[in-house]
Amino acid sequence: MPSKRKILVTQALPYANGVPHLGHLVGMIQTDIWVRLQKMRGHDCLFVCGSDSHGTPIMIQAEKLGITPEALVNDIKAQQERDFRDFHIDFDNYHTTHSSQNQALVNTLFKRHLEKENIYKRTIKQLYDPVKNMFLPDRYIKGECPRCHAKDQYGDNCEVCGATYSHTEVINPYSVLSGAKPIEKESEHYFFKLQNFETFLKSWTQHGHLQHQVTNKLAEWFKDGLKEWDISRDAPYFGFLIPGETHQYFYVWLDAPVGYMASFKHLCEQRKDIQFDEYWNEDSDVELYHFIGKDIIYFHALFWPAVLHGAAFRTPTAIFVNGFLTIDGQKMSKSRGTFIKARTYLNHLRPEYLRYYLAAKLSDRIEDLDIHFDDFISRVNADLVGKFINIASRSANFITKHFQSKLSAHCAEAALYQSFVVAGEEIAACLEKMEFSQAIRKIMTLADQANQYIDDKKPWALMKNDANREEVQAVCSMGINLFRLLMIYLKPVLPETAREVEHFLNIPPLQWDDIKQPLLNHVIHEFKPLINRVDPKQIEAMKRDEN
Ligand code: B3M
Ligand code: ZN
Repeated sequence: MPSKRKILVTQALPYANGVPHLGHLVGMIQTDIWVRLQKMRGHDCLFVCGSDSHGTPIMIQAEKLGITPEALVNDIKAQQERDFRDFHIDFDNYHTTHSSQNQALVNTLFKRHLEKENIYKRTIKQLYDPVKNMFLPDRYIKGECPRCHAKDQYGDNCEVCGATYSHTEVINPYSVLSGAKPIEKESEHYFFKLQNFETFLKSWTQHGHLQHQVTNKLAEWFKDGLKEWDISRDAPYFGFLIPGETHQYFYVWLDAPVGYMASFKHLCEQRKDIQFDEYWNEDSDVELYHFIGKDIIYFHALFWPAVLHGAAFRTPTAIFVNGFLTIDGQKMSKSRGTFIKARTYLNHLRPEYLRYYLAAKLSDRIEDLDIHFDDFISRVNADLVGKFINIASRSANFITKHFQSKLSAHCAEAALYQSFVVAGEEIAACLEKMEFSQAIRKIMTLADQANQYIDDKKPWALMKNDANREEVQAVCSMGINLFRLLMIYLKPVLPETAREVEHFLNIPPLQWDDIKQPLLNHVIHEFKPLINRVDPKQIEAMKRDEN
C-alpha cells in the first residue's frame, strides 16, 4: 500500500431551493464510496460539501413562500443534511455558501484579481422588468423563437428547434415573473477576463487533471475562444455585495466553488489539527478532487482553475465528472411520475440498495445512468441477498449451534483465502480509478466462488457423521472468512451492513488491511438476517407516494 496520502474531496454543492432527489444521489454516493475507500485504506481523506445558497431562483422561491431567503436556505440545508446522512453520505463538513467564511474568501479572491486587472467594470444593456423592478436573467424571459417562431421559448434558447440566441433577438419577450414586456436598461457590471488565462488553461487541461471526454469538450471551447465572464448581478439579488458597491452582488457562480474552500475553512475552525493554508496555498501538495455533474464542467474546468491560479491559490489535482440520472429509461420528470425525492425513497427502501445498484453501474466514463426498477430489484436480490449474504447465512448457524460460536484455529484453505486477498488488490485498484462496476463484478465473482466452495464441501451432509465435526467447523469457518473479505471489499458501498457484520463477527471496525489475516479461534455472535430482499411492492408504494 502506498504511504499515507493527504486528500481533500468535494462534491458539487446542491442548490438550496429544493430538497434532494435521486439525481443528487448519483454523485453523492459515488463520491462517498471513493472517500470511504480512502479512509479504509488508512489515508487522511476529508470530504466537504454544503448548500449552494445564492442566486435569483432562491430569492424568488423565498418570496413565493413569504419567507426570507436566509430562512429558506437554512431550512433546505437542514433537510439536505438529514437526507444525505440517511443515505450514509459521510461528510466531514456540510456548510453553506451564505457564510462568513465564504464571504471573506470571495472578497480575497476578488481583490487579488482586481489588482492584477483580471477583473474590470463596464456598462452593459440588459432586459429589465419594469413591474418587478429587477433585471431579468435569461431564464426569466420568454418569447417567440426568432428562428422557428415557436411561442413561449426561453430568453436564450429554443426547446423546439434548438436555436441559441441573445435575449435581445427574442420576438415579443415577456417577463416570466410579471408578464410585463421587459425594457432595455443599462447598468455597470464586473467582468472576469478568462482570456488572460488561456495559456495557463490550455496547459492545465492537458496535464492529467481531467477525463479524456472532458479534455475533448474543452478543446471545442478553446476553439470557440475564451470569453470574459460577467461575475456581477444587480440588486435585488440574494448573494454577497461586491466590496465598495451598494447595488452590485457577486454572481452565484463566482461564490459557489469558493464554497468548497469555505466549508473546509469552517472545518478547520472546529478541528485544530488541520491547517487551511497547507491545503490551499499555491505550493500545497495535498491532493484535491472535485466531483461534479457534466452540466457544470465549464465552471469547474475553466473558470475555477483560473480563479484559483490567478489569486495565488492551488489548483485541483483532478476534476471528476459523472453523467445524469434517468429513471426507467426516462429523464426524471414530475409529470411522468419518475421524479423521486430522496426522502420518499428512504421511507420505503433501504438506502444501501441504491448505493449498491449505483456502484454496480458506475464507471469512470461520463455516461448517463439509468435506474431501471425491475433491474434494481433483481440485481439487489440476486447479488446482495442471493450471493453475498447467503455465504454467511449458510455458514454461521453450524458454528453457533455445534461449535459454541467459535471459528477454527486454522485456515482450512490457505490458497483459496490467498486468491481472495490477491483479488482484493485488483478490486481496490478498480475502486480507486472509479471503475466501480468492474469492482462489483469482481466481488460477485468471488461470492460465486465462495458459494461454490460451500456447495462442494456440503457441511450439512458432513454433519451427519460425528467423525467429520472438525471438518464442518473448518469449512464453515472458511465460509465466514471469505464472507468477511467480501464485506471488507463492499464496506465503502455498504457501510451500514458493515456495521452489522462487525457486530455479528464480534470485531472492531474493518479496515482494508484486515484482509491479510483471517479470523481464527474467534467467537462470533449469532447470525441475524442482514439484508432483506426488495419486494416489488415497496417500489410501487414509493412511486405511488411521490405522485
Ligand atoms: N449548485 C448545482 C449544479 O449545477 C450547483 C453546483 C455548484 S458547485 C460549486 O449541479
Ligand atoms: Zn425555435
